[in-house]
Amino acid sequence: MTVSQSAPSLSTTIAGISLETCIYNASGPLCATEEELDVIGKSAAGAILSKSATLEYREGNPQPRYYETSWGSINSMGLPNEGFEYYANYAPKAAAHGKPYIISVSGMGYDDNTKMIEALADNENVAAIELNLSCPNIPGKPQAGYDFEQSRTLLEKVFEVVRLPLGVKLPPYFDIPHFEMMADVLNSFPISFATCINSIGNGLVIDTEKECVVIRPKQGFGGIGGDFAKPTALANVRKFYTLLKDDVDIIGVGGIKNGMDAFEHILCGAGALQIGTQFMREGADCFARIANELQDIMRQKGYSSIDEFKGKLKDMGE
Ligand code: OXC
Repeated sequence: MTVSQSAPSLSTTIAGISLETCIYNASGPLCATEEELDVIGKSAAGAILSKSATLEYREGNPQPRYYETSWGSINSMGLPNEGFEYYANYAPKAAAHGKPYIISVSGMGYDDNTKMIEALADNENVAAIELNLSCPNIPGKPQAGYDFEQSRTLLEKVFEVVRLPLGVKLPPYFDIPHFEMMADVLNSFPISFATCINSIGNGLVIDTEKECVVIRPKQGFGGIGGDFAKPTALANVRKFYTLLKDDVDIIGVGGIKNGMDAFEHILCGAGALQIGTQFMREGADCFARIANELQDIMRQKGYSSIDEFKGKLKDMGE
């Protein structure tokens, strides 16, 4: 095995945008306020991604709504956010950090989504839009990504108004025909990227001493992230990498807490990586640490860029 001497490059291109490093935050924890976004901006993250914006400010679900376990997290935040304009107005400040700024959008209906996406059309400080089809935590509102026809209709409307590169944040899928049905929808549109996966919706964590659920909303039901999400995330990254058109980038998220997790996601086909639960746990230092660990692994394996192993997962043959 050859061992390369110079630092392996973690640079990548997503939606035609260059990122100095392929690791950044997931839309979710610690990205809802200017202060939080500035912390990401000053860190080693390769991009700044906002909390999913709704048209208006949202308080979110009642507290407590986030809980950490040894293996990950459960949350039912309910999209607390400052409202779309706040994140659009932050764009020049994001640009000052010298890294791409991506706005996540999660409207409560078709019109909310198209209004927000249309309003971003000429915002030169926004690099791309991540359309969230998969928040599992809004009482009474099903995840759009599990309704293939609704997803198609939404994308038809969105692509009438969008001018920036646009990707989708998908829920986890568990059945092969469902992967294929969603891929068929996505392949009908010029999407730039697919982010796999959102939290695994509606899990339940129990405090056995109190014989009680650990978060208040929805009788304790919430999205599962962290270690337990990784095998499902890897499967979704892999499937969509093989099913989506070649020019669609896959962004891996789910259970990445160290360099080896990052390596596995890239092997499955991820061209960039987002950190959720681990960012919440460790803060913004996680971006540099995971990047260094990934570079160590690449050095040991003789890789000088992520493209050398991206998507190259082998199967075992017949
Ligand atoms: N996924 C989301 O898309 N949003 C948040 N949680 C989650 O797991 C939220 O705000 O509830």
